[in-house]
Amino acid sequence: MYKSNLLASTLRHASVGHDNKVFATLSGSGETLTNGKLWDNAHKVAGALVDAGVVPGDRVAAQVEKSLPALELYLGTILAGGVYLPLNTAYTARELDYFLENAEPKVFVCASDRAGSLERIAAKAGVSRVFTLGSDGLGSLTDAVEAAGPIPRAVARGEDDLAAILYTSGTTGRSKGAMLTHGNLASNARVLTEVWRFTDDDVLIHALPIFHTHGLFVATNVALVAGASLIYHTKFDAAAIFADFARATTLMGVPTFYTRLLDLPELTKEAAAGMRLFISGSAPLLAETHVQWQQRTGQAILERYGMTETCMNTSNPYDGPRKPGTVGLPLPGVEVRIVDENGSALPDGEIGGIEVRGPNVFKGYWRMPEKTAAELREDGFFITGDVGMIDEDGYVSIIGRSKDLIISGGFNIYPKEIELVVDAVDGVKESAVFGLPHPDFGESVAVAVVPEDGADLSVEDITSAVAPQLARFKHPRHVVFLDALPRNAMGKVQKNQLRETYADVFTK
Ligand code: MCA
Ligand code: AMP
Repeated sequence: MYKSNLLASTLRHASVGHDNKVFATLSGSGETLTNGKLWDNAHKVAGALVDAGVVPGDRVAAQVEKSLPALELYLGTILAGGVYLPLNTAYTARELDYFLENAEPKVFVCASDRAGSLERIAAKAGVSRVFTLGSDGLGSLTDAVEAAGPIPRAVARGEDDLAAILYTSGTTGRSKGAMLTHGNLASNARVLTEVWRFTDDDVLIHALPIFHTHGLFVATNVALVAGASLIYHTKFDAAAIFADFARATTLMGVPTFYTRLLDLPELTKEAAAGMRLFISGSAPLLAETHVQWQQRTGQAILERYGMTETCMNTSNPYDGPRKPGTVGLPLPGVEVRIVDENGSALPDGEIGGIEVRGPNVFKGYWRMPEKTAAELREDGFFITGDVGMIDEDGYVSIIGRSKDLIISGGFNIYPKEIELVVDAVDGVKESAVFGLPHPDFGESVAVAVVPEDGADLSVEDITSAVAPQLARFKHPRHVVFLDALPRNAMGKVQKNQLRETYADVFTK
């Protein structure tokens, strides 16, 4: 089925002949969606998109709440030959303005309560059609689907054709669109299904957002490739997820999922006995969390490592030791090397920059050839910006990052983006944003602000300036005022020093 559309055929293959099998059960309401209905609906969405003018390669941007129709929108875009561009629901109008201007989508799908305020931004960016997801309001996708009818067959797309663009922030403060191909997503989903031993007997607890690689291209795609089912949570709720252990087989989450589940006294070996696999990624899983989980449930969390630009790179093994504090072995077909500052490969045991190459590595940054050239070497290796080492057994450990990045509850936050906003506040001379250990989110955001001479600034001046401009998860949770930022002899701000000085702000 869908032989000419690589990703659609990869995702549909296992469910052909199993149209009556439930693909997803909505946690809470118990509403179900069968494989047949999922793909029928995706065909209808594809029909509406083509009717709206989407031709192969056109971007379809979506800022929609997590729901089952949101999955149909993703698959419908792929069937229509479009390029899916999911956007974090927390983004402000200012942030969306940039993404729409940069990606120039043909279609933008948003929540009905935001349509009014976003229509102007979409029009300015040249978007042809704005739809709302659901049946309410003007421009509803449901109405468009009724009017257009399903597309008869999937639009042909091959290995090298774009399937998705995911924005990832950068050290300059400007987000870059990572271009992911049908080949990237299809090959990675197949490899993960195999190494994690997913089958059509599996029931995956899906509680991640679906605007990132983790929730969409790892969790959803793997379940589809395996012909497995989802218990679909629209929001993370530790107690509800724990209750599902009785009827599920696997869970994928960020470390915050596991630390919050560990807070439940009822988490025991018996309660987790029906689960065969717990997977963690997107942020470092503390060895301590790994050990506690094993003590409480008798099961070792399998940690893996990926990036928006590369999908998944490494994974601890299904069989064999899952070493706490490591992200495991390169996935089949993926090469990982550690290099020095000049890009020369280092022997095992030495610490350096992590680079990866393989069918998982993206095509480049959307309309940013200079950034693509700076991060993708001529021999195909991608410079991850992570620092690590490979041990004598081939296991990769991430020791730090050469990029200035904070990971809060699995969300990536680039300090530069926040510094630009804080620096623009009246009376601010300069600022430095840095991450501090946080018991729930792993890391959280702090900012050191240097006021201009004589300026009388309050914490409120800073937070109220940031609030309308940046998504909530990026807001600094701690503000300090300093006379000067700590700098080294070269004039570079010493964020390490700030991190040390304020290390216990969120943990004391
Ligand atoms: C929510 N808030 C946060 C975060 N999440 N603040 C900082 N960091 C966060 N991650 C804020 C809200 O704005 C709100 O603020 C308050 O915290 C509580 O919000 P709530 O919605 O109740 O939080 P939650 O639903 O409990 O969310 C926490 C969460 C969620 C479940 C950890 O952040 C999450 O699902 N994270 C997973 C992200 C993910 O999928 N990452 C993968 C990307 P206030 O109350 O003050 O207004 S990385 C990726 O894809 C790579 C390739 C990979 O390797 O996987
Ligand atoms: P993203 O911007 O979502 O692509 O985030 C990718 C980054 O998340 C990587 O470059 C790593 O810094 C980090 N990351 C992902 N998985 C892990 C992990 N298991 N351990 C530590 N860091 C991770």
